[in-house]
Amino acid sequence: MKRDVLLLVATLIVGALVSLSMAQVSCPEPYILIGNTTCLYIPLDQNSTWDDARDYCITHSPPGYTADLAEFLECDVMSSLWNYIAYNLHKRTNYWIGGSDSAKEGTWKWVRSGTDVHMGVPFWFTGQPDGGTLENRLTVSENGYFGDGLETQHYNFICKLFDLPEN
Ligand SMILES: [Ca+2]
Repeated sequence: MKRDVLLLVATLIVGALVSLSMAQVSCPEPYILIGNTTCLYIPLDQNSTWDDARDYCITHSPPGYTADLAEFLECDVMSSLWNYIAYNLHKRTNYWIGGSDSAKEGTWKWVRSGTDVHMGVPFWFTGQPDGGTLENRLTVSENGYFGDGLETQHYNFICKLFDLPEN
């Protein structure tokens, strides 16, 4: 019996340690945790060109953090984001994020990290990008998928924290 109790205690301790090591990232205000790993902020009172949106994210970085327009490398984070937009914000519209093909038409890069934007399904909506040299900035569009946009359009936008250990 005593051995069983010890075993139970040991199991509980291991379980507690495992859940500690899997503790979720915590995001500073006004950022919220999306997809367990990513801190995002969608200032719905702001409606900007792509450049102004980027400036806003950077200049409004919480103290001690680095923010910029959001980048998405994982489709599960994208789907968590879209659930949040559709069911919490109730605002299905176009949101600027931090991708561009302005340096070379058709070659989409994340502007902060310089890495490639994943192309095709499941990130992009069918037929996107379709704006050629006119549309060189990336959106999460009103259907929840990537689309290219005209940078002078005024859209809402999504900021992300870039200096979390998981990013
Ligand atoms: Ca383009």
